[in-house]
Amino acid sequence: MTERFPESPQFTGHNAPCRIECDIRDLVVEGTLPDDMQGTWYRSVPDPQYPPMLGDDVYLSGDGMVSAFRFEAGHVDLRMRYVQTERWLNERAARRSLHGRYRNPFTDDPSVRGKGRGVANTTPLYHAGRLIALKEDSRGWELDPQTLETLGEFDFGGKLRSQTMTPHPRIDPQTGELFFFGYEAGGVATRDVAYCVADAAGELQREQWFEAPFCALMHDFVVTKEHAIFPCFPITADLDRLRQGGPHWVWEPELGSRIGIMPRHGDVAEMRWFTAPACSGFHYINAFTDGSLVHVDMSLTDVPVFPFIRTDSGLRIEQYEVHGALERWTFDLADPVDRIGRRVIGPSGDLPRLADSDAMSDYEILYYERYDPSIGPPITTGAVGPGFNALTRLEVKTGRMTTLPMSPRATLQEAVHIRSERRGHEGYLAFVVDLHDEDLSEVFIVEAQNLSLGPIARIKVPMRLRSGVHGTWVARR
Ligand code: V55
Ligand code: FE
Repeated sequence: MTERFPESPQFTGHNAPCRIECDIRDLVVEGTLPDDMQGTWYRSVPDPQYPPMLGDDVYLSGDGMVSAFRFEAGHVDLRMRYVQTERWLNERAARRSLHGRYRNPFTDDPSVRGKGRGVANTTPLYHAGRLIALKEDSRGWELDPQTLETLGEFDFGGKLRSQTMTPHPRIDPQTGELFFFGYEAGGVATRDVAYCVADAAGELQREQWFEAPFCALMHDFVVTKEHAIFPCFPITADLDRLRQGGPHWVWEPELGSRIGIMPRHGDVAEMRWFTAPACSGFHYINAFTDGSLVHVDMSLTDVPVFPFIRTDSGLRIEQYEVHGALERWTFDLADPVDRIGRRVIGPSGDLPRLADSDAMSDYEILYYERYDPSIGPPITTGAVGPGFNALTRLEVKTGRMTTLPMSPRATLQEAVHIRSERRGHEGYLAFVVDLHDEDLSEVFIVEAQNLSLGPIARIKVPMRLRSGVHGTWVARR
């Protein structure tokens, strides 16, 4: 390869492509790993195989790399493998990038017209013994949970009709059912949404299609014991714009926001679309139903958090000018008038996680990441710009907050929650720390109820790990 990666923020510094597939047995551990921490932590990481065909590209286009930290009897092993998607294989054979703009197939090299362009770079889903790497513009790719070998595109044994699958499926911790959806389910820029339920054995039980109010970036959704809640914030796609080589997403605040709520085992015809002012949200935190009330917690900003979407929309707003908060929206299904109760539950931040067992019910504690300028100046890493520098534990009902700040030259990635076998123990959080001066990475393990005490164990990684998106903990059984 003679062509170089661009000198842009998405490809330099901590964002420089890593491209390393590896097996490291016994990473160096400082401190002691809890003996009830046994299992595998999978992370999905965008990591471009080749320099972008059109000179530059966004972070979200990077080829999916899955890293697996395997914890066993106080030891940690690391394995990293690319997801061998159709796109990855085609580019590998050509020894160059063949795909153009982010989610615009009309800008691709003619040799890959009509071929799969998904990169499987967002979430490693583990359900019914299967590991599936997800990206919302396409179907998932199944991997061997042990070897990370790519087994093929995943379509529930030929049953799934949707062409896409969200990277935020929701698992009911009691029933083991998997709830998910796909947007642009019938093709690029369509309003088709497929709402699907699989049983605990991973069998697709139901797939229903409906039309969203507009073709929106529906990154996430959320499910309660009774309802499924779909977001429609006004970041929209348009087929003509794509045909002309334009951006996939544009911010259209004049459309306002719509939130769809339906019974989770009901018919999509029962969907009620609530109307709200324009805002941008990527991640729902959790939701629960209480009688006729549906409470939905989410991370919101006033304009899209991704700089490339603002630029493509002609919006001149710097990252520090984007404002947001964690909010609880309450919908009353018994009220024929759309009234949404809104309450701020925490300061702006993202990548919210909670104990898997707390999903879908009234809960107490969430963990998330913030950028706090009092800790240090912004450091570019990952998809958005400034990396997070503070891990936060928030007691949702009281607003009580504890924070673990990083050192001024470090940022942190998404924390995953690991449950403890000990009675009354809140469990652990694991997250990658980016060490910008050393050009290396570490993993911190903290006790969830004592996170401000700092790491009880630090796992040394002998290279820089590119910023991941989401991760999943799979306890050893
Ligand atoms: C997001 C992430 C994506 C994507 C679209 O976090 C939205 C939001 C990692 O890829 O393609
Ligand atoms: Fe996400």
